[in-house]
Amino acid sequence: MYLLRTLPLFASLAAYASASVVVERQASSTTTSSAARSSTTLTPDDADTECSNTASSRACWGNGFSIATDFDKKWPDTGRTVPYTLDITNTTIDPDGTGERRVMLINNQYPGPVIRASWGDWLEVTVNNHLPDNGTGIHWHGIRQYETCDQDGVPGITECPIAPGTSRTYRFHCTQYGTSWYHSHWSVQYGVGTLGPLVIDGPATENYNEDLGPFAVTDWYDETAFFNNPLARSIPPQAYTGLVNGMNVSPDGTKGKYFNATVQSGKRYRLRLINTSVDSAYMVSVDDHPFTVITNDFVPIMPYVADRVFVGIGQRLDVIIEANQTAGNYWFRADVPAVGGAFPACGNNANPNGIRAIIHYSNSTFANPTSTAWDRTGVNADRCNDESYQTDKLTPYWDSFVPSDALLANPELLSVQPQEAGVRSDNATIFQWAINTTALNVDWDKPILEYVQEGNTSYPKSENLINVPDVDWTYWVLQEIPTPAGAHLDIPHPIHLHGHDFYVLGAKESSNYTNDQASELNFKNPPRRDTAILPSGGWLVIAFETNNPGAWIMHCHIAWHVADGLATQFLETPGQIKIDSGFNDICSTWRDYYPEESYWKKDDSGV
Ligand SMILES: *[C@@H]1O[C@H](CO)[C@@H](O)[C@H](O)[C@H]1NC(C)=O
Ligand SMILES: *[C@@H]1O[C@H](CO)[C@@H](O)[C@H](O)[C@H]1NC(C)=O
Ligand SMILES: *[C@@H]1O[C@H](CO)[C@@H](O)[C@H](O)[C@H]1NC(C)=O
Ligand SMILES: *[C@@H]1O[C@H](CO)[C@@H](O)[C@H](O)[C@H]1NC(C)=O
Ligand SMILES: *[C@@H]1O[C@H](CO)[C@@H](O)[C@H](O)[C@H]1NC(C)=O
Ligand SMILES: *[C@@H]1O[C@H](CO)[C@@H](O)[C@H](O)[C@H]1NC(C)=O
Ligand SMILES: *[C@@H]1O[C@H](CO)[C@@H](O)[C@H](O)[C@H]1NC(C)=O
Ligand SMILES: *[C@@H]1O[C@H](CO)[C@@H](O)[C@H](O)[C@H]1NC(C)=O
Ligand SMILES: *[C@@H]1O[C@H](CO)[C@@H](O)[C@H](O)[C@H]1NC(C)=O
Ligand SMILES: *[C@@H]1O[C@H](CO)[C@@H](O)[C@H](O)[C@H]1NC(C)=O
Ligand SMILES: [Cu+2]
Repeated sequence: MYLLRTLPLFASLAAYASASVVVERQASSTTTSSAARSSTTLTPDDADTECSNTASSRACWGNGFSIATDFDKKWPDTGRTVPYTLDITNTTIDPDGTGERRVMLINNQYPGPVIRASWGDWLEVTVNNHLPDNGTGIHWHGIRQYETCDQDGVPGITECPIAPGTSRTYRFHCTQYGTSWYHSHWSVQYGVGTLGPLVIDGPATENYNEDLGPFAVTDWYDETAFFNNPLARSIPPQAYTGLVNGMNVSPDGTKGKYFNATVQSGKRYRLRLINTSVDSAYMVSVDDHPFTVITNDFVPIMPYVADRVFVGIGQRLDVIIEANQTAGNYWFRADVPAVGGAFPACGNNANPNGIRAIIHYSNSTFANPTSTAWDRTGVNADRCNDESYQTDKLTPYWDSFVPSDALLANPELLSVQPQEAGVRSDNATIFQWAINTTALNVDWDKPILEYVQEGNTSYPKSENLINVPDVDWTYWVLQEIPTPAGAHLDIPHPIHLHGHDFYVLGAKESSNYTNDQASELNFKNPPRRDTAILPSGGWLVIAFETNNPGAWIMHCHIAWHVADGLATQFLETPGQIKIDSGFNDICSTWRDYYPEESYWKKDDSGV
C-alpha cells in the first residue's frame, strides 16, 4: 500500500536558507508525524508543480517530481546519457608514504573517479580491463537495475567476467538518487582498490547550501586482498590503517596527509559517507558539528540529529553539518567500534592516529585540529549494529506499509553459519560460510542469466539459488546459528541485496527467531535500504516487493565472507528477465580466455 505524502512548498520558506528542519510530512492515517507548516504542498504526481531545487528548496526537483515521489513507483526519464570510461590497471600506490602497495586501480587513482549523474539520466560506462591476469565485472551498488538485471555486474550470476584486454559498456537508468559506490564484484578484487564513489543528484529531505561530496572510508592493508583472503579463514588480517578518500597520515605520524574539506561560516554542508571497507565498520563523527542525517543508502529518511553515526560496509548515510562553530579546524573521525576484544567483530585498525580527515573553516589558518570528540560517557559507543537497531531512527520519508499476514503464515528461515564443508581442489576441507547450509560458488563460465536464457532450471547446488515465490511480497528471516563459545564466530554481518531496497522489519542480537517474535516486528514504515546488519548470534527479518525481474545476489559485504560463500541468489520472475544482445559475445570472449588452468578460480566463491 502506498500513501500519498505531502510537504510544504519551499517558495514561502526561501528566507529560511539555513533553517533547521524544513521538510515535514503531514499527519496521515499511519503515522503521527507533525502537521505541515504551510498549507501549500508538493505532491508526488503533481505535474503542475513549478518548484526547482535550490539551497532553500532541496525537496523540489521539477517536472512533477519531488522528494514526495517514491522512486520505486515513479521516476523521471531525462533522455540524457552520461558517459564515463573506466580503465583498470595493475599498478602500485603509496597513499600514506609507508611504501608502494600492489593495487588494481580505476583511472590510476584511489578511490576511482566520482561517477555523477542526475535522477532520470542514463549512465553509460565503458570498462576497459587492462589487467594482465584477472577478469573483472563492475557492480553499481544499490542501483535497482529495473529491467536491466544483465547490467548488475556480478560475474557468474548476471554476466561472464570481462576478460583481460577486453572491454564492455554498461548502460542503466538512474531511477533512484543519492550516494553510492561502484566496485568490482570479481572475487576480492575491490579489496585491491577497484572501486569509486557514485552520486546521483536529486531532491533531499533537508536544505543545505553546498555538497562536500563523498567521504569514502576504507580499511587499508599491507598485503593484497588476494593474499589476505585465505588467511582470513583463520584470523582476519589486521588493517594497518584506514583511509578517507584515499588519504591519511601514516601510523607513525610522520608521513602522508589528511583529506580536507573547506567550509564557510554560516553555511550548511552535505557530506556523503560511504563505507567501502573490506572488513571494517565505522562510527563517524565531526567534532562539535552534529549530523542531521537525511538518507540511508539511497532512501531519503525523516531527518534526525546525531553526534555520530554507524556506517557498515556497503552502507551509506548522507548527513548535513552546519558551519556554526568558531572558525578553525575540526576532526572528521571514522572510528572502528571496539567490539570483541582480541577477536574484533567489527573490523580493526592499527593506526594509533585513527582514521581521520579535516574540516577546515575558510577564514582560519590551516593546522591539525585540536578539537575533541563527542562525549562517550553514558552511551553505548562501541556497538556494531545499525542506527535503527537501538535508536529507532532511519524512518523512510515515504510512508510505507508492509503487509504482515504472509510472513506470519510462512516465514522463510535462512540460516547463516560457518562450516568446515568446503572441498578444495586438493580435496581438503576448508572453512566456509553458508546460507541455508550451502556456500555459494559461482561458475564464471556459465552465469545464471545464461540458464535463464536457455530455459534450463537445473541449477547446480553450489549456485545456492532460491526461486522467489510468485507472490507480491516475500519475507526472509536470516538467523545466525550460534557457534561454540570460544569460536568467536558469532559476529555481525552486513547483508546486502541487489535489485531491491528491502524493508528491515526487525533485528535482534543473541536470539533465536520464533513466531513469537513476529509481534516485535515493525510493519509500519520500517527502515528501507539495501544493506543491513545481521546482529551477532541473532536474526534479521527483511521483506521486499517482487517487482523487479532478475537474478539478485544477497551477500555479506565483508569481502572475506562473501569470498568464502556467505551468499545466496534470488531468482525473481525469470520469464520476464531481459537480456541484452551483447551478453553472449562477452561470454564467448571470456571462454576463449579462461581455459588456461593457471587462471582458474581457487577456493573462492568468485564474487
Ligand atoms: C602487477 O603489478 C605488480 C606491481 O607492479 C607487479 O609486481 C606484477 O608482476 C604485476 N602482475 C602482472 C601479472 O604483470
Ligand atoms: C586541502 O585539500 C586540497 C585539495 O582539496 C589540497 O590541495 C590542499 O593541499 C590540502 N591542504 C592541506 C593543508 O592538506
Ligand atoms: C564499514 O562496515 C564494516 C562492517 O559493517 C564496519 O566494521 C566498519 O566499521 C565500517 N566502516 C565505516 C567507515 O563505516
Ligand atoms: C550548530 O548547528 C547545530 C545543528 O546542525 C545545532 O544543533 C547547534 O545548536 C548549533 N550551534 C550553535 C552554537 O549555533
Ligand atoms: C570568519 O569566521 C567568523 C566566525 O568565527 C565569522 O564571524 C566571520 O563572518 C567569518 N568571516 C568570513 C569572511 O567568512
Ligand atoms: C579428489 O577426489 C576426487 C573424487 O572424490 C578424485 O577423483 C580426485 O582425484 C581427488 N583429487 C585429489 C587431488 O586428490
Ligand atoms: C543445464 O545446464 C547444465 C549445467 O551447465 C547442463 O549440464 C545441462 O546439460 C543443461 N540442460 C539443458 C537441458 O540444457
Ligand atoms: C534451503 O535448503 C533446503 C535444502 O537444500 C531446501 O530444500 C530449501 O528449499 C532451501 N530454502 C529455500 C528458501 O530455498
Ligand atoms: C539458540 O538455539 C541454539 C540451538 O540451536 C542454542 O544453542 C542457543 O543457546 C539458543 N540461543 C538463545 C539465545 O536462546
Ligand atoms: C588475480 O590477480 C591476483 C594478483 O595478481 C592473483 O594473485 C590471482 O591469482 C588472480 N586471480 C585469478 C583467478 O587469476
Ligand atoms: Cu559476514
